[in-house]
Amino acid sequence: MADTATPPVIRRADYAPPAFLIDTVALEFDLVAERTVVKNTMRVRRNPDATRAAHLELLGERLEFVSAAIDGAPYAAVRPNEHGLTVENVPEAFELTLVSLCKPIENTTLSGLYVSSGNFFTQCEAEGFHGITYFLDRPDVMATYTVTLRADKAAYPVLLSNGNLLEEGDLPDGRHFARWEDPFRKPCYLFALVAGKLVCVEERVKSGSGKEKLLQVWVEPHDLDKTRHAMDSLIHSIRWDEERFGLELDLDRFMIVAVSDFNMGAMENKGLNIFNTKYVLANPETASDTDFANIEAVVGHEYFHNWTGNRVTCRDWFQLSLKEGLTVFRDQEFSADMAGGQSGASDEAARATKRIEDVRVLRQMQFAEDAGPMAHPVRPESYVEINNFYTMTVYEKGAEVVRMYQTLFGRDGFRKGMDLYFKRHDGQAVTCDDFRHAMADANGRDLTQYERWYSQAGTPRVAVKTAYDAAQRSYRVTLTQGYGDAAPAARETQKGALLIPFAIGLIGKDGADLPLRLEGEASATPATTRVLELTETTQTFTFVDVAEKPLPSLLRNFSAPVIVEYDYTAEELAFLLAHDSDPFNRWEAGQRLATRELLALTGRAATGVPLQLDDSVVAAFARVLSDESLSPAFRELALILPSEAYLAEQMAESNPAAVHTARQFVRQRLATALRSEWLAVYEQHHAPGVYEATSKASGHRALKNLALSYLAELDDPAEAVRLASAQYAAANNMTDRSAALSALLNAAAAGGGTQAQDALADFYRRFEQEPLVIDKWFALQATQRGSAQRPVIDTVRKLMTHPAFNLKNPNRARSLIFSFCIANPAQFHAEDGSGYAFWAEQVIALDALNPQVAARLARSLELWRRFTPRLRDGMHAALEKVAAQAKSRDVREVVEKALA
Ligand code: B3K
Ligand code: ZN
Repeated sequence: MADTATPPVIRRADYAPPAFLIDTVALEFDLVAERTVVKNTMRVRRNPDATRAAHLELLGERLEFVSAAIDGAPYAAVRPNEHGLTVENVPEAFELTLVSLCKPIENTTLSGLYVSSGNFFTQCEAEGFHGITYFLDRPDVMATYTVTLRADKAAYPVLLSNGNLLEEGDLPDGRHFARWEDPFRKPCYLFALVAGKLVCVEERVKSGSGKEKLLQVWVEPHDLDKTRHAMDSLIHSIRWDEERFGLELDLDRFMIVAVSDFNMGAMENKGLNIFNTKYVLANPETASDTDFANIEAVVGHEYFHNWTGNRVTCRDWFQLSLKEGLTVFRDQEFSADMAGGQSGASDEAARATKRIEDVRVLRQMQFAEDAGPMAHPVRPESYVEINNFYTMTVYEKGAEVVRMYQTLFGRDGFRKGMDLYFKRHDGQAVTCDDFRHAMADANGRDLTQYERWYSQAGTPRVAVKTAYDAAQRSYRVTLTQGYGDAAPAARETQKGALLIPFAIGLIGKDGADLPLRLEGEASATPATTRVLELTETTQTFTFVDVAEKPLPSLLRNFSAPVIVEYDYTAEELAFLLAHDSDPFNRWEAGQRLATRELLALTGRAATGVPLQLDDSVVAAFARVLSDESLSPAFRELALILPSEAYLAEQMAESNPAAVHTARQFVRQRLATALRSEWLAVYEQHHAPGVYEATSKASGHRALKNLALSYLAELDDPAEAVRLASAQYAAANNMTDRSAALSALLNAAAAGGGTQAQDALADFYRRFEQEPLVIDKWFALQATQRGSAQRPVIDTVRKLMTHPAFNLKNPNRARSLIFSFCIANPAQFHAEDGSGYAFWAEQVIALDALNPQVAARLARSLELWRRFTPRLRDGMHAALEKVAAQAKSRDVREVVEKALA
């Protein structure tokens, strides 16, 4: 394809079964970084369910063809072409042997076979396998694999692949080999190999049915002291999947390998998960509480894929959410159960904090995606580059779509649906419809309408109207659904009303839940939350026997991924924040209150009007801060203001500078008005001494560090600087150390002081040998607050020349470039366009090295049309520049859709 040609669009409607099937694959690798030889012997046959084709068309990329043989005899009718290889006039069934070469050391895309820190790794999802050998690189072609690895023994003492180790031994010339066999049929995207100087921790555990399993976590030798948490997380995941879903580990051996150069979080290759080091390595000195929680979640996620993704996989990549939405839902439930189990707090409160965190991510990022040019349904209709569709919509909205089955049918009903899904489809490559049908059939429900959750893009809105009739003692709730003013990309997919499970409670004057009885029911149910099923555009639900005018608690626990439109007064929100029995909605009330106030202030800031904060808002927050009946983790979440990105997104015209001014103003007001409360909370929750990694202890740290960050906002931050310096010096864990450093940086932005610079220098020296911590060092500086005199772009540009910066390492690129462009909106969107110029340079530079990472960065300007005119022009120019120079399909798709 010519560099500037518009790449072809792949459409779901064009799906056709493969003309050939591959039943077995035997791979032999002679691993040499500069030139790896791959011999691939496949049993191929015609697919009886497909249209007949004379030739076998295999995909291949960056490969050098060496030779071909059919049934052992050299075969000459083979033509390499721009997509791969055509094997002409093949028989009905045959053994095809292909030999080819690839160059792992030159592969900077981190897809296919590549080298990182001198070791070999692979990444095949979605379509990286055909960078390793010629193949039918599509998930509905499933085969069993045997893999033989040969390499220099001194340079690559460890040789790993999927499944079970059959044999290993020495070869002449200092080389050795290992042979692996994966007994389960799998699509090629789940293939993996690892070779290099690695060490492991291992444990043997017994699975539910009593079989012994070998678990290993492989890392570079200096990281062995950071593997305990990943191993524990793996053991917990195995137990949890047995208990909750009756799903057992099916292999004798399960391995996790950490690699520092990796495009995403981790990869669920069968029996050989490959992880970004960020989601494996942790000890209290180097990893924050958030890191610990993320590791548990990602280890769980990849492990859970063993059933939801590997045993039952996707028929085609449009079905990606079949495995990703479901597996995200499973990892969310796992983390919620784990937090509930160990915190000592009530299960429900601990589960709610996890739910709040998940919903915050969804609303901040998926809702934004839905509002832009990349908006797509959970099951997309088309794509140019599939790697661009590992999105918030497929993952996070997809998880909500799965969660709603559980909301509708309960845990037991959901479990029945899962059981039926595995009974019907184990070993198959299937579709989102197959999953929906299993849920429907197991629960005796018609879920035809539910299909729209998979095919309609955009964020649904539910407008709520209520009416209390005192004489009749009835309360009417009218729900109306629609999509509002949706983005064009979303609008074209919207066909009709959704089935929306809408959980509701009614609250009385004393703050307690009222009994619920719907018209036509004989009596009230014991449960004080009811899931209404909204299936029409407009529907009225009438509650009877309602003794007083209630306050509605709407969409409890965020029972559907929608926006609720209801005009609460500020007093009502403060009341819900103080009383709602649904912890999610308590948090939600505070967020609504803050959002409303912040948006009003943003409007004033944009026009230069002086700012004022209503005392009732301060009072509502003060009550949360001092409410000892709430867990510290919950209080921390409730006291964090909505993010700048989320607020900007709520505006008719996003104005990041005004949002920043308004949000900072509110933070300063809350800091000043509640100074003594923050100080008291700081002292009370500061627990020097032995570090505990429990979710309870992390809640205390989170609340304390939030208090510190508010104290750093005071006009006179001397007290905060003193506390932060002391905390920095005494810290025995990364959560406290990085929070202290961040407070020092923010205090310095306001008033100077050398403590921040000293601490930064100390932090670097202390952790010079820990790349993941140095990533934090870059990120803290990229996201720091700036000023007119000291814009952060200057710091970022200077850091780009730091010896520790390396554009080829995705974690490092993300820590500096992405942090600045995505997580520091007020500085990135500088009026002079300096941020956009930087963005364009970096997208173009990354495009030449690693298109997947470049495309992620490219997406950060996709909402450009929604900004103020001056910023819009600046972003448009930067997008045009990238569109003129970018070469990869990945980046081209993103910028062309943004500009369309
Ligand atoms: N399935 C992988 C993601 C692969 C991304 C390819 N660009 C990780 C996961 O979701 O578990
Ligand atoms: Zn996944």
